[in-house]
Formats: sequence, structure tokens, C-alpha cells
Amino acid sequence: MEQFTLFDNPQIKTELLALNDTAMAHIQGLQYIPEYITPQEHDNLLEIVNQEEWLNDLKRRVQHYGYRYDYKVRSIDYSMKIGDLPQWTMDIAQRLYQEGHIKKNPEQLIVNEYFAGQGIANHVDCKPCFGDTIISLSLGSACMMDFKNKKTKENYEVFLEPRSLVVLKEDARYIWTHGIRPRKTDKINGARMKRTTRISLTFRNIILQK
Ligand SMILES: O=C(O)CCC(=O)C(=O)O
Repeated sequence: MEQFTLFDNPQIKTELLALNDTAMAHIQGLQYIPEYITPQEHDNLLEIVNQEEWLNDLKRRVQHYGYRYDYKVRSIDYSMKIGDLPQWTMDIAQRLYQEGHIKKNPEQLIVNEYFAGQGIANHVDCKPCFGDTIISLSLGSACMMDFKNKKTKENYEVFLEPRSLVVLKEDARYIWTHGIRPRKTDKINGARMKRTTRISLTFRNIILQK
């Protein structure tokens, strides 16, 4: 697949993965797991996701499963329940739980689609809405995710490869913001890497408001 070849230069790839090690050494609770799913699983997921219905209420297209999330209200109650996560996510959702990445089977999934040039603002996921673990699986294009600590002004970049997981717990979940700059290329040590379309699957548990 074309989007993988951009990162096939072994030297650049080593430099990019070294960024992730640095970020993990400084951001407590951050974990980057490359090659979490096989290329076959990756391609199957991309195909299925693209057959599902997209919502157009943000600048980027999204799909919500489990519970609808209202970005303005920032709380979740039972009226927002859509249903169980779809069958095509079950293997991964159960695996995340069985391998101890998350304390119970994920109850909510947001699929985000980023065309080259699209991103997501720096944010901490809603604290009263979601549980203590946020897990994002990357499909399609690689990209850089920025982590910022508002208090200390520290910044780190994490290189998200297709098929990888980024797991946010503790400080990475509650203190550091994460975001993706809206740009068409990412730069690393003078090398430019063109983004193509990236799709992420972000799994969470819900804190239900009574
Ligand atoms: O695209 C990603 O990997 C992260 C998505 C995200 O931060 C969010 O949905 O709040």
C-alpha cells in the first residue's frame, strides 16, 4: 500500500520510533504499541469502516458506536446509548480487555477520519464522560500526534503508524493534551512525509451520569 512506503526508509523509521521512546519516557501512562493488528485485519477493518454510515457534524467525518457523544454537552447518560459495539469491532475490543489494556470490555467507539490536512485540536478526553483508559488504533496513513503539558510547557511528538495502538492512562490520559496538527505533511529531521487519509478507532469506557 502506498501510504506505508513513505515510512519504509529504515533510518527515518528508526528516528521516528525513537521519538516515541522519548515521549514514553517522559509522559507517564503513555504506551505506543506497533503492529497491534495484522495487515489483513487492517485492510478488513478499513473496508468495513468505509461501508458504514458517516456523520458529518464536525469538520471531519466520524462514526459513533455504543454511546453517542455530544462534543458540546460533555456528559453521557443512558439516553445516549446506541447499542452494543458492532460485531466487526468485537475481536479487537475483547482482545484489548483480555490483554489487560483496559479494565473492562470497551463500551464506546468513535471512528475519526482525517483527510490529509485535517487534524484534531489538542484536548484531554472528557473526564466526567470516559473511563481512565483511552485507546486509539490507527488505520491508513501514518501521522504525528502531539502531546503537550500545559503546566510544564513540555511537548512531545508520537509517530502513529498504521496498525499501531496508542494507549493513554494516568498522566497521559488526564494531564497531557493530545492532538493532531491539520497539515498535509509531517516533518522529521528535514524529511517530509506526506499524509494520506487516516482513520482511527478510539475505544473507551463510559461514566454514566444519573
Ligand atoms: O485520531 C486519534 O487517534 C485520536 C482521536 C481523539 O483524540 C478523539 O477522538 O478524541
